[in-house]
Parts: sequence; structure tokens; C-alpha cells
Amino acid sequence: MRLVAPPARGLRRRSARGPAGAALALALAAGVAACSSTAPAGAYGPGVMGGGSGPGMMGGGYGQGAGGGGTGEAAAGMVAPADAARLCSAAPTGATVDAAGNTVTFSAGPVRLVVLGAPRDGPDETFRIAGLVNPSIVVPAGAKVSVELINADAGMEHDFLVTSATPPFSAMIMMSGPVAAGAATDTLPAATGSAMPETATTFTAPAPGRYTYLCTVPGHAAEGMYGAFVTVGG
Ligand SMILES: [Cu+2]
Repeated sequence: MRLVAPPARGLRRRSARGPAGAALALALAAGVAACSSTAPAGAYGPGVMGGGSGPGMMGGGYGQGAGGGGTGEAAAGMVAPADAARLCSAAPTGATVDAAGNTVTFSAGPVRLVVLGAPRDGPDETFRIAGLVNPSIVVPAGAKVSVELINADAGMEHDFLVTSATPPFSAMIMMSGPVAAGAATDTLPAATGSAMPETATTFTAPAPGRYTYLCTVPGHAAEGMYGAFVTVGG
């Protein structure tokens, strides 16, 4: 994971995309059109992170390989846009989705989250979880938390980190590391073609408190790519 990157890249605006990028973005937007904040939740059953969840999940075959290299970008697999749309609009197993309160609450572990990075039908530089934009995530302290990140953005790399830092965020450099080992994903390259890069990580929810999940790509958290990560009990 890269915590410090050339500012110019992170600050690049969507309007800087060329015609090819715009066309690709439109194609991807069509694929994720069902993944809106008003989409019905709960249409997808258990086993989101497990086997049998459809093509492309954790399937490997992505050239850069998992684990991160010198580039700071890595994907464990690729996901078709239609699958990403279904996954990111579904209520996670065992979770209560409060759309009005923009909160996803897990009363018990394990916690399994599918996180979509910046789908085109949503606000720029936001996460989509359980059909909500940047929802607060509430989990039991000590719970095992699995996060699957899918980058739906054809124009930008994204990642996912849970940190003790709180807003507002600097546009330049994110200084805080993860709250627990594994509470950060590799940085995913932008979506290309008809597939979206995907990676996953697992960590133990930290002591009761209020934390933040965010994207560490410079400028993104400052533009709103973050949400509350709250641990309770324990
Ligand atoms: Cu980002």
C-alpha cells in the first residue's frame, strides 16, 4: 500500500479524462446502474465472500498479482460490473441496514463487507457499501472483519484503510496507518474493459471506539471518500 504518492496523480480530476476514458466510464456506469442508494437491499444471499458467488470473485488471473509490489497496485481478481452491482447493493449477512441513518450495523461477527470504490452512478470519490454511500459501519470490538474491495472507477485507483484519524483530511498525505494488522487493502488499479479489479483483506476489529475508513490515494479522503467505522462492546 502506498501512503505517499505524487500529489498530481491523486488530484487529477475526472474532467481530465480523455475520450477513451469517458467512453469506458459510460460503459461501466451502465453495468453498475442497479447499484444506487435506493436499490433494494437483501437480494443477495449468504456466501458473498465465499465460494459459489459467481464468476470473477477472487478468481486470480490478474497480471499484477496479489500482495503488492513496487508499484503499490495489486488486484487479487477481477469482477464483472454486473456482479459488482449486485454485491455492493446487497445487505451483508447478519447486518442491519438503516438507509435513513446511513448505517450498517453488525450485532455479531464475523463481519463481511463488500466495498465498491467510486461507482459512476454515485458522487465522485465515495465508497458504496450495502447500497449506501459512505455509510457508518458498526461492528463488535474483536470481531473478525473481512473486506472485499472492488474498484468500479475507470479513471482512478482506490484502496481501503481503517484508521484512527478523523476528518477533516488533508488533501496531500495520509499519515495514519491501519488500526489493526490487515486493516488496509492493496491499492487497486482503475477498472479497465469490462472488469473491475478486486482485492480482499481480513482484520480484527479494534477496541471500542470511533474510527474512520477511507481511501489513502492523495486527495480522495479530502474529497469525501471516507466513513465512520465504529466498534462497540467488547
Ligand atoms: Cu480513492
